[in-house]
Amino acid sequence: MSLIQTSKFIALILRHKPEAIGITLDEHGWANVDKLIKGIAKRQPFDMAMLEEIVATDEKQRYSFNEDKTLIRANQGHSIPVDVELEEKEPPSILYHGTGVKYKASIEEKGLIPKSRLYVHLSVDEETALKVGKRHGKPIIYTINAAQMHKDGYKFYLSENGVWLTESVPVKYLNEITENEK
Ligand code: HQG
Repeated sequence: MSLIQTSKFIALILRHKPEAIGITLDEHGWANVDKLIKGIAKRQPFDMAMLEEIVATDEKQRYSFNEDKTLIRANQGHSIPVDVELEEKEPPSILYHGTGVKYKASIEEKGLIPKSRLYVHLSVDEETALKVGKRHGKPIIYTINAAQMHKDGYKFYLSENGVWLTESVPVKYLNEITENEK
């Protein structure tokens, strides 16, 4: 397995399925580094140097160690209900969400919901939203009137790796970016 494939496997373990290698996360999403390494090493060659390289080079900075590197967690993206001590913050006035055209009707009826994750994930720029949207087939991008949402009392959080999170986005704060604006 390449480091990127291993990184994806670590994302699965630390966000969704620690039981895949027989480990658990604590209430703040931390896994024991020794146990994580041993669990992965049962399937493929794996050691601390490789883990440190993955954490340091991950393109989205998905993971953090604690100070003495005995614990590791994912910064966002969980489906398991853990509290990663997210920072509540005033959002930029506009945020973006990229998704698949196939979800359009449902989103325009129910707004954005977190589905299997704990939060709806929002981007600061259109380019990132487009990349996320493409993971779901033909993409569409919405702008979110985050300034108004925040004024109306909705909470926003900024993860350690710069992803904006909120619990849901009602339809009235959403605008599809039309082809002309792209
Ligand atoms: C959609 C990646 C129907 C939502 C990315 C999304 C991101 C609805 C999908 C992070 C809906 C859930 C998260 C509704 C929302 N009806 N569909 N009412 N409301 N949806 O994967 O945002 O590479 O859970 O639009 O970069 O695509 O994994 O969320 O399309 O930051 O680190 O339901 O994952 O990061 O899909 O991606 P996901 P996402 P990583």
